[in-house]
Amino acid sequence: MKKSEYNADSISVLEGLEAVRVRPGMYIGSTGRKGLNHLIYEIVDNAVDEHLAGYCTLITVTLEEDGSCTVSDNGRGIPVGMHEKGVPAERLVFTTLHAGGKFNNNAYKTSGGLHGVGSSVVNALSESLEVTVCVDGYKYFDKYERGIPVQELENGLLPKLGRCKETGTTVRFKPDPEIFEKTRFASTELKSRLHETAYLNPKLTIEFADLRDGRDVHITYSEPEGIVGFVRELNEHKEAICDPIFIKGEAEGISVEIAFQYVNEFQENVLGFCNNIYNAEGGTHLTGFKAQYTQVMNAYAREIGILKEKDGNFTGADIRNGMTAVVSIKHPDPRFEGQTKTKLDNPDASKATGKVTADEVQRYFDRNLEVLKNVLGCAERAAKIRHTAEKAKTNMLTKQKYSFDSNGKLANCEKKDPKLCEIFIVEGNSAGGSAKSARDRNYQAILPIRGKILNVEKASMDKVLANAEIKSMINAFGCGFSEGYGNDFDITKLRYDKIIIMADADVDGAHISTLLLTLFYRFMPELIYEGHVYVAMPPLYKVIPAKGEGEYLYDDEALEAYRKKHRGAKFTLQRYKGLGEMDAQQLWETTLDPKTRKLRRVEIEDGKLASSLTEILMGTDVGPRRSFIYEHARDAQLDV
Ligand code: TTJ
Repeated sequence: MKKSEYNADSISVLEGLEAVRVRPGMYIGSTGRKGLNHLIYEIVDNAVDEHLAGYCTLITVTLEEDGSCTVSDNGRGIPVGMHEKGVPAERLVFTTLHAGGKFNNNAYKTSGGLHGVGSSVVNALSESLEVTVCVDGYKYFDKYERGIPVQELENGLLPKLGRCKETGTTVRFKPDPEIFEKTRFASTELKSRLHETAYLNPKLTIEFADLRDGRDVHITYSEPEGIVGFVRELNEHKEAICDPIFIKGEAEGISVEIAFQYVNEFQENVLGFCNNIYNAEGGTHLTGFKAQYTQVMNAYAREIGILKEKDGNFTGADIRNGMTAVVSIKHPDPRFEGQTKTKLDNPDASKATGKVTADEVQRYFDRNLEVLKNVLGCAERAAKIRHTAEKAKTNMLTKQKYSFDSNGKLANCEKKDPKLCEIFIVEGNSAGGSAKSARDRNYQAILPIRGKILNVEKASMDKVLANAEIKSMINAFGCGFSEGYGNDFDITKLRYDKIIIMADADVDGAHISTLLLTLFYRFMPELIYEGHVYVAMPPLYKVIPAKGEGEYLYDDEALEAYRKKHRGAKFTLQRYKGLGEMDAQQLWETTLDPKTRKLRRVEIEDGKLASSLTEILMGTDVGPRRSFIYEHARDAQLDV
């Protein structure tokens, strides 16, 4: 910035961006993997806004070889003309907190949770950020370092790089390693998110490229079927009972689109979006849809005689059993609440989805009686299973409450205060045995489980409850379980602050972790939402130099780095095949001791991501499974 430009305004601008650098977490949630990817979403959302305004059809996102990310669109271009404050308007976009809205005359703000915090936040947290705008026949250029403009202006305006016919905006930024623990973007999550954006915007094409590490990956996301295609993808590996059903309408000035389909499974998956942003905690749009849908379907069930006079109504969960749905609304002024500010709170959203559901679902089923009968057949089966499960549950809770403690599998800890206690779920009796002798029995409990637990994704409730491993976990945690939305789960009764899955760092270990996570996600989701579930990351290697201390290494990259750093030095390399191979001391140091172990907290921020990851991990194909473990392993944090 030139000296003459140091007026009061620009000083307060710098203070604003400095505040972002001092407390980055407040603006992007965290400085870990999630926060890092958030930078990209923040920039992409600006381009999506331009699409929503009706001016942009193509967005490209490139992970560059040098670790930077380029996002470009073919919209109108950020305005570059002189703003009343004496600088090009583009500079205000990138240096003023919450500037987004001012330059954005869209009807719909993408401000949900952490979204819409503005490109200035990305700028402040980037080592460098370059902007190229094509507008009015010229290509304009600007550049910042850690939020501070470094490009000399020409007569107060941006320099021109040359002429160009088209219009559009390109932003290239490199996250600042002074801010972020790791600066490598997580591509699996990014791709999933871009694909989701394509589904929610059927007229938008998104091109993704990954050029890192000599790669040359190119993927085009274009989903003209919109949320119908989204539902199809969510159900891709499942047995569908009907085609996806699509309804839409408008009420209360809110536009509503809903797509749903039934599959042959005992669970529901209903996702809510407001202004293209996923609402992990749901909210009023979902409650409106669910309540009206239950009403309409119970009325049909009585009308066609599936429910007799003496029968009680189906529950909402009965009627949604096997349902996959995407509810997407556009709201002019969304408000959010909840733990992570991702729960839609506007009462009119519930009215709007309720009204559209009541009108349009009825219109659809009046004309499609065969589909209606199939769908109500699902509800009927669900209700039968519910009745059996209710009996099974009473039996289990009365007869077998203490059976498992008495058969001696759980090695409980001595302390009783849940805040201090942790429980390790360990696969295999031998690893379980070593863990029992290695642990600090004061506050660490060990629960060995045998072999592979049941895959609960496909099993019915009574089968799940009959499984000994699952029963022992439910008993140990102490808070019961929930099925569908009939909720008997009470997180305040949880006996351990941390539930730590301890499995080998190989494909079998990954499979076991996934089965456990699927179990938790389906029957005890709050454990995950409230951050109680962790995966232990045992090391792959120990290096012992001729002189000095030994060191644990967690992946091949770390070994490579170690070799580079200690080029020529002699050292012994121990490779661990599994937890069972470590002695008690090693197990304590690597996996149990909070001072030295590595844990990854399990996060499910996105039901879509969760279910597609489940697909990846459950599939027979080992390739993608490896890459999942790999992506996350490198993001693991030391738990201190
Ligand atoms: C504002 O009103 C006049 C016409 O252009 C509108 C605008 O801001 N368009 C716009 C912004 N298109 N694309 C962007 C944009 C694109 C990226 C990749 C990043 C950012 C921060 C903005």
